[in-house]
Amino acid sequence: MDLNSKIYVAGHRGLVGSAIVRNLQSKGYKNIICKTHKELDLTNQQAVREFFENERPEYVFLAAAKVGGINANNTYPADFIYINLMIQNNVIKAAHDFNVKKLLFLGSTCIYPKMAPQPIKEEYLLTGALEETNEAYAIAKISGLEMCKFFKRQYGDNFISCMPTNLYGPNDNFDLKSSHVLPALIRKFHEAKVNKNDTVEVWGTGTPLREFLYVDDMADACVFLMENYDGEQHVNIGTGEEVSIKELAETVKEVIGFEGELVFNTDMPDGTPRKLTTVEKLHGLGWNHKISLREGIELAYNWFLENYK
Ligand code: GFB
Repeated sequence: MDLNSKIYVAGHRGLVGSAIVRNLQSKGYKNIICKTHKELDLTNQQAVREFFENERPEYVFLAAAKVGGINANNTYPADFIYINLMIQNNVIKAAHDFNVKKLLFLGSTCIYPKMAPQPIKEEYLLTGALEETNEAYAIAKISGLEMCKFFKRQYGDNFISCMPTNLYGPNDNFDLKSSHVLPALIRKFHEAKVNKNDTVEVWGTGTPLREFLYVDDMADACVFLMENYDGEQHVNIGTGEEVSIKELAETVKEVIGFEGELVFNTDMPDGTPRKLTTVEKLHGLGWNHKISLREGIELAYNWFLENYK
């Protein structure tokens, strides 16, 4: 990519898409195209083809997706598989038909088998059964990753994929039913503190282990891969460090200054017990994350205080 390359960021208002736009702008890229969901419905093949035909983007970050936490995935599997397959198929095929120079597809580390050996290497993909709570989303994301691989293999398209771990930061979803754990805990602890409640409810047993990457680090890794990686295999993006949900909740509690107790609601699912990724491949390419979990939670809470209505 050069600074005047025409770059399309699909999903520019979301957690990852907005961070990618910030990162590109900070690096001096000037020609970034974005379309809101209302301006361009990515599940509509004809609309996507017309957009690519008219705009002719040279580089595409495919960060648009239907995403959500464990409860959303568990409740709406048909929506997660249908909408994500439609978005991916339309954008990847149009990128091929209209000669996009390079496309980066964003997946998630939930694509790996529930009981994959930890930490999870890229080659463990499709070696075992998936986690039930997010199987629909995982199958959609695996399909997108494989489609990029096969378009590269059959047509020589430079379509690459990355599999990020759990992400958080500015423009996150703070809705308590559909969000991921970290934004949910930030909102729960904040509201409990303001309302002087005695307890905060944490879903599950608190024992699952998760890895968290601040979204501005994620965006930097995406731009790094677009600039430096052309391989067929997908690349894990993470920190290589994990915490238990209980430890995470205690850290958020401390950052926000809530004085009450945690209550664990075991009627809610734990999901996969662990999904720690190896990031050796990414480190080997020359990229490392910068923002620690504690610092990231402080940054995310500050954003929440300034922006969440
Ligand atoms: O972040 P989360 O919703 O998704 O849940 P996953 C992580 C863990 O946090 C689970 C627990 O064990 C939850 O039970 N948890 C505790 C909570 N309190 C809460 C809460 O208030 N809200 C939420 N949401 N969780 C997702 C996949 O799995 O990871 C997606 O479903 C995607 O497809 C995403 O891959 C990155 O980490 O379990």
